[in-house]
Amino acid sequence: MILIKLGGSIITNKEKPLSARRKTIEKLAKSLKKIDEPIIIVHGGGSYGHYWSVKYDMHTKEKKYDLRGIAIVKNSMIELNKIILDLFLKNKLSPYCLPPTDFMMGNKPIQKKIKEITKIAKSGLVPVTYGDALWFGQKKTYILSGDKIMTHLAKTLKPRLVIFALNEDGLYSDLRSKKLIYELKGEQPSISENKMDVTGGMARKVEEATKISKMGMNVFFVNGNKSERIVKAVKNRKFEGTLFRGKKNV
Ligand code: IP8
Repeated sequence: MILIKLGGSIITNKEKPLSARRKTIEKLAKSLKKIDEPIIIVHGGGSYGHYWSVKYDMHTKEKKYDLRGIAIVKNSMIELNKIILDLFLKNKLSPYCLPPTDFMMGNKPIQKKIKEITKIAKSGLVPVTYGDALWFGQKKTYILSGDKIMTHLAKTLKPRLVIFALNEDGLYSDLRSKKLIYELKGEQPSISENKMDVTGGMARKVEEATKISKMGMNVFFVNGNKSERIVKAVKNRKFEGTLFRGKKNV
């Protein structure tokens, strides 16, 4: 089984509020169709969820946020999710919509529900979930990042491979020259923060990828604009991107 995160900056135009990159999503769908293993998809919020979370000052910390904000963030994520589901369907994938409320209770994953996701994926359906605004309890809510969902799913489902599709070639050791880091073996590189991203952008991805690789799984960062690279990574062909090598393989 392969666990794949489609980052918000690849599926939406982050410069323009509420704009999905439909052509890119279609190309991604066509590539995903070529994978002949069960897959699970998680997607980010991009210029949908993050746009509204910033406007309503909502973050990953559990707090009593504005009720309108919660409703609007959730609604925008449904809208983006629907675009992805429609384009997956159009490209012959059979997505199975799985809002995170389906397998989260407060900030804890419901293990029984998570385990069931494997069975759904093995049936040939493609479970699709996403980062969202979630109820925590006692009138508090929080933003659950899709990156965090990746760690929850990886921990229980132990996929063969974990992939983060980004709007970059991978992780750079130097931002100016865009010198790519090919492989990391357990060490966590430091990344500067992105203020436009309430869940922490690249820094969060690196943190979760490092955690997952320490659980023993290989994690790849690949450029989602070149979606054939996802297929190559899965089929063990020449890989282009950054590999966080699973601890057990080091
Ligand atoms: O883009 C957060 O998901 P992410 C989604 O994976 C929202 O961090 C609602 C901002």
